[in-house]
Amino acid sequence: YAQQKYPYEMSEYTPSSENLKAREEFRNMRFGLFIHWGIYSVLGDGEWVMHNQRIPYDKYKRLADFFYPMDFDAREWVKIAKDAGMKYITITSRHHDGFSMFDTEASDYNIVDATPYGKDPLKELAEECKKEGIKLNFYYSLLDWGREDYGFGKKIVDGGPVDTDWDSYIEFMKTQLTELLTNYGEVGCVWFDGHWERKNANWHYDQIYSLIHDLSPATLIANNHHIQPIPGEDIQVFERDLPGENFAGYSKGVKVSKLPLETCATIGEAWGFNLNEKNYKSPKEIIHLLVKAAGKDANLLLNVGPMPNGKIQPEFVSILNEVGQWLKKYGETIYGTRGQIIPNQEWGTITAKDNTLFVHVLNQPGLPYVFIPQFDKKVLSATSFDKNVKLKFKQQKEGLFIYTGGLKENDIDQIIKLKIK
Ligand code: FHN
Repeated sequence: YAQQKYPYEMSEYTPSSENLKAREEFRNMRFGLFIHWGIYSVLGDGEWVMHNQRIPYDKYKRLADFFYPMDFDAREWVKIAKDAGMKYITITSRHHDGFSMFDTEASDYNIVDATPYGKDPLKELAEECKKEGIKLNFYYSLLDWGREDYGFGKKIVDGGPVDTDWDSYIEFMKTQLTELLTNYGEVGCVWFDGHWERKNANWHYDQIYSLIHDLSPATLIANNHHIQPIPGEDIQVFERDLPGENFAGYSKGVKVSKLPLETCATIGEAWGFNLNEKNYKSPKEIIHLLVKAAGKDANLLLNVGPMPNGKIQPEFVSILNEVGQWLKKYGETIYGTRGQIIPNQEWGTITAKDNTLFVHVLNQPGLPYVFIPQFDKKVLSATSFDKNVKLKFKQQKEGLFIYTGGLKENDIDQIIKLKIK
């Protein structure tokens, strides 16, 4: 953890052995499905619709009356994720609108008590994930636009919002997190979001994080706060950016830590279902993102926003399916690999597993060779992945030249297998 000052006390953190094991398993998985689903989906205008359209909270709450996902089928979702080659699912248990998508005693504003659907979809999802060997993670919003004890919009003084029972809000979160960690079997990760709304508040992370780790030592903690990791966290998240990059503007000055890394991105633009979008990432773009993430030693958490009827948009399903087809053939160059072998290059990147390196040429360099700068590992052989063609190479002080002669065995990623000593 980088040295940084917190507006609150933070205790030391030593991850348990279960936690360290879970971190490696997390790294090995490399690809997960992010799901943003809530009563906002009814309006088909993204998950920030209440805020963006300035809908008064009391009016917005009535969306719960129309939330009846009659076509929701956990089996279908898990199958879509599996077919896409994804190994885990991270779903919004509660987003910034404060609506709980699970059965909770802590508030009536939840899917079981406040919608005509009256069932807990996360329960079904948890059961199905367990059956199918998919890890289930819960997104959990720290920010709440509606609760009085959150006091949205209030000034923060002495670590909490003025004239607000901040302690009650912290207790509320603890109750919900306890429910999420006890009623749904094994939870891979709790993925927090919303910290950035009040950076100078005392979130009592020491209490919240130790509650999670005590209840479930193998559960990892991620927090999409856009700052350096805080003690107690196990995953460092980068939103809409690869680790170390800041095109989206969220990660200014954030350094890449030694924790497991994750990049989250969405197929369209919004995270929640949005009827107005039609520019989706293509399977090729997604594969390139996945490869580049793996090259940086990061997982890709790729989002869909299911429709209010509970279905994932068919166009997303077919995009995901194509990615899955690619992974069926090339999965060994992604799953269980480690990155940070070289900084990502214009032409692509490298992933590694033991003594095998996979050179991913995503963009043809326009030269008869690929140059890997400052490469000091002894290369024994270089072969193309698809057709197993032996390639010539030359190793010198500046780096490694692999003579590919414009190798083009497919339209997505020319992979070269390097055996090293
Ligand atoms: O405001 C949220 C947004 O709705 C979405 O949940 C993303 C996912 O990374 N995170 C927040 C923005 O940082």
